Amino acid sequence: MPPDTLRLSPEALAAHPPDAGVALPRYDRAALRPAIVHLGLGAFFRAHGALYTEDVLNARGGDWGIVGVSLQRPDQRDRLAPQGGLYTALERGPGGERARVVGNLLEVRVAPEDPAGVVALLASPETRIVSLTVTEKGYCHDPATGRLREDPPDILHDRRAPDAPRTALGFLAAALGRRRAAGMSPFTVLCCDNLPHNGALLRGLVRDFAALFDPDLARWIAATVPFPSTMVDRIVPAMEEGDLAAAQAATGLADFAPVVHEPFRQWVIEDRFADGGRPAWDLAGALLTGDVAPFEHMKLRLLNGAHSALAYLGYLAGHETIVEAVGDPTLSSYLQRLWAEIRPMVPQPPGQDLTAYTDDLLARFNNPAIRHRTWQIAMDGSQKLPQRLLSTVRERLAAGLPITALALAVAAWARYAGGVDEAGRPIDLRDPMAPAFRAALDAAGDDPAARLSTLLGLEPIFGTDLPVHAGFRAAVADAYQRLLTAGARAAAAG
Ligand code: CS2
Repeated sequence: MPPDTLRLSPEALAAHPPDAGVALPRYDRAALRPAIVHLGLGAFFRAHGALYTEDVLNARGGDWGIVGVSLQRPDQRDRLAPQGGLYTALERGPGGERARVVGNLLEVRVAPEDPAGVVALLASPETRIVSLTVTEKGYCHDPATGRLREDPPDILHDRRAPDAPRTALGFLAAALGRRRAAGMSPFTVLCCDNLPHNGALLRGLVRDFAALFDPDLARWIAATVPFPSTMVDRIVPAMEEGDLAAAQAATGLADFAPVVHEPFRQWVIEDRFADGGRPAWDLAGALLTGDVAPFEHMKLRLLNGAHSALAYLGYLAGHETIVEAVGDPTLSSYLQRLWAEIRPMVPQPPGQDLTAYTDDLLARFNNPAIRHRTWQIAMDGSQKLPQRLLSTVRERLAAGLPITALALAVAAWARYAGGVDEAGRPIDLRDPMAPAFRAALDAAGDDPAARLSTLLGLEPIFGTDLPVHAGFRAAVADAYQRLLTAGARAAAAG
């Protein structure tokens, strides 16, 4: 980047407006209030919920500003603060790129620097919605059962120091406790992570966490705080170095925090908000409904289930991205067999056709302008497998149906969790349960059957039923054997 390039900021934008092809905020930024606080500000929310909000502001103005909170690292704040919260969103489709500058982010806070300040922000009467994308592992729950885990160090910390928490659950409980003590109404808690029945799940977790130190608060939370469920969808790869140059080429201003996303987006939201307060997201195409479950089933199982399967098999087969993986004819025909196993177990949501849905998914995965890395999706498999693949596995087993393609996805996860790729190179395995995988594998020794068996015995992932299900074990063992002897591509050939 040339040293004299101006950095994106409200002043720079006013002085050097980009050409007409770049959409800019059309509303009065000064009228925005900190009405939404988003926990876990990352690329996904900035390319999804924040853009729906931006569209509503552009359509009719209003005061729905967003304050982002990073629960761990300062990097988002460090990139966005010098830009006055402005950032470029680059929509990339097969037909080219479209840029827009997004204006509704008021501020980014870094929770570890001032946890009490974040609790005060959430407890402020101006905060009406607290939304979250903290990833699956951020909920401190047991993925197989959805129950709160009371032993993670951060949960133990938050029980001891409830006024200076570290976890999302700790922040929510502390702030709701403040509001209750002050006789205020609660805010709405809007979970935007890819978890089953995400609103109800989070409600149970916040309630059970609060019950550890304040049973009255737990009861109040369960009785009065709205936790609508949502289904969120947009493919948003992690930022790459070249995206900075692309954002600058689009706007003429240097941006250190652009987001890249596909054209498609979907947001289905249970319409249950404290005092009815929410932006008119429906104006931007969100579906506000009474029942999110059918949409969530469809998306978690058909999109995310396929993503995880392609991530493990694709990575093992040497594919760096999803578009490369689906460009491999062996993997794309496997994908069709996988979807054929999943589709019959998914009730059709109103207005959706599941075959058309998977056809559209294939086109989305095939978007050559989106470099979505298999390694990125492979992360945190222990937290993803239950809702993406194992619920369908259970239903098919109960119905006496074969699970050949699903079992290969589970086997590929196990092969990947072994930590070494097909060329013998170490895999950079990122998973909160990685230490448990290592301990189990070390104890199992070199025998492949024992190694697989120990992984399939992990109850936080497989529950208590699948580890003792002979049909499940046999199907996965067969697929695992094929992976070991023939490799991922040949195994996917079926
Ligand atoms: C992906 C999701 O990283 C992953 O695990 O499967 O982030 C996926 O891209 C989104 O859910 C799409 O909406």
